[in-house]
Amino acid sequence: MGSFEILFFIFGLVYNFVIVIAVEPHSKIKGTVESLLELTPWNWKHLNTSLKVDSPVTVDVSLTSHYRLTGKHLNKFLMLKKQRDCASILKTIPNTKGRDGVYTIYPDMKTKKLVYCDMTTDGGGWTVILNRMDGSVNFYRSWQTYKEGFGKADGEYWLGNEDIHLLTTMTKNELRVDLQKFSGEKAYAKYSKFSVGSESEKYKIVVGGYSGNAGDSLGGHNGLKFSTKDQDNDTWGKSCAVTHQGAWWFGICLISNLNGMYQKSGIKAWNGIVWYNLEKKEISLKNARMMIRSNI
Ligand SMILES: [Ca+2]
Repeated sequence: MGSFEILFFIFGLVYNFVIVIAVEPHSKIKGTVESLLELTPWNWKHLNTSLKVDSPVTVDVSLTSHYRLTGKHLNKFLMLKKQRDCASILKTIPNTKGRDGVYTIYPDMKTKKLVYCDMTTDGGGWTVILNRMDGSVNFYRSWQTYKEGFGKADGEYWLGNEDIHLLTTMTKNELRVDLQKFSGEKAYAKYSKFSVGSESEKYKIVVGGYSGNAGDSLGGHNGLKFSTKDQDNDTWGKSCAVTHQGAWWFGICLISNLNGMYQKSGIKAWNGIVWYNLEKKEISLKNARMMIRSNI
């Protein structure tokens, strides 16, 4: 952009969809502005851009909150490239700290994926790979569906084994599991080491280095392959995935089952959302979230 001074004038929520300027966003910077905004958690609408040689560029964008960016900040923003994960977004755009929400990432640096970023907990930069909160999404799914991922980034979802594999094998990652009981009580488990193998390795889990207050209910699954209702890779005679109605790194069979059936209360059920070592009981949980953070 050279010597252009760039200003964003951003209108508040009340004006969203009210101001419609009959000038098309300028083609030269339209793509840049929109690719920048795609990385943010804001709802936006690009209204108008004017660009003249040797004069300031003005960009009008309608957002759901009032925000002003000056040229000083924009120089950094305009250097934005595709970001692989939430840690990378936080590092590139430090003022995303504390702004949890849906962001766009490119796990393979090509394919776009919407994901929820936790930019607050424990320093932020966490890419959520699993979210359970209300039972609105069916998690009793096939191998192919778990491979690709399902659900919605602003609700319940599984990111997808292929992307989890890509994200955890390119760089070192830590894993954090946040849990909430139906009583409201919260707990977490953190692992300093976490990766998932390729599909030919049946998405084998490598996990270790536990800390936290939820108890370690994943370390015991270290080295196990992923199984779904239609692909039994467990070490039991029958199918753990079918018996416990989940999809997990089952052995014979489990001490955690975070892709299990969503129960309406904290009943004892091995097919529920279980983290056994929380209370040494198979109590079904209200919320469960798994998120990873790359060491970049
Ligand atoms: Ca089996």
